[in-house]
Amino acid sequence: MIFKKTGSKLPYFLGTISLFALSSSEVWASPVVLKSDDFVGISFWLISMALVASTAFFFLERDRVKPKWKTSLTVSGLVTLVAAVHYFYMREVWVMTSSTPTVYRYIDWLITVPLLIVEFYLILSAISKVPVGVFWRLILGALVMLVGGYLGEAGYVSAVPAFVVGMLGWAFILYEIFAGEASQISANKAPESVKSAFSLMRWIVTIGWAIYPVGYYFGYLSGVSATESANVLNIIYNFADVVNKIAFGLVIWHVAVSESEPVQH
Ligand SMILES: *C/C=C(C)/C=C/C=C(C)/C=C/C1=C(C)CCCC1(C)C
Repeated sequence: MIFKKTGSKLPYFLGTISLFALSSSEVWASPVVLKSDDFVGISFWLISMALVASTAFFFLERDRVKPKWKTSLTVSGLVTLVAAVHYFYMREVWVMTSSTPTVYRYIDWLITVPLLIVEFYLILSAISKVPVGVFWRLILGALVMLVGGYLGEAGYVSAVPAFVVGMLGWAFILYEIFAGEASQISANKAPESVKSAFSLMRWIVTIGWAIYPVGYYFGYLSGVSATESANVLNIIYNFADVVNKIAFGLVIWHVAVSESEPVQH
């Protein structure tokens, strides 16, 4: 038995279930064919597949890490799983109608952003005891950010005020991790790898997340033609998801693995 040494089959089970879920009929049913010059559509396809592969990877790799890191890998896998399913739908909308799949995009974010905040909370908790208020303030900031963005993109509120509200939500999150209670958590006592996870978290929320408002700007505020702005918006959002969901998950995975393997002398 190849599984003999691992003890738990759960990761294999989760991996298999997610792959079945992802290859459900909806995925294959579309009669519309991706065109060779539809580069935005191609990016939706590529990222869908990368998200499926990442999901399997994060779930399977749970086996390699110490118990305290397992939840982090589970959460990374859930982020890419939820995003993969939404990418299938977004891809469909884009390939069939060449229009921006705003609703699916925001439903995805509404689930994955709080999951990423859970991930941040887990990183902080690996360093010291973190008051739960930190978690709820980050969630609150994210909600304001996403509701603002959605109202603007879906056309309920004009693009500029909605953008301002979204930016305020994000600014609140940045305040919390750079100057608020979350920033007081000292990384001094933590091992090197956890320290780098802590600073990674700050970089992700500052630089990685900044890619999204840039996409919004080109989509709604820059004044280019409707076709062009839809192309640019979706390319930028798709790229941002690769950075913030897959690459971020891989860095967490790297920290978890190096923290778990016995030190070689
Ligand atoms: C996996 C998805 C993630 C990490 C999505 C993050 C989304 C944002 C950081 C969105 C930010 C926005 C603003 C800061 C201003 C208003 C427009 C938004 C919603 C695009």
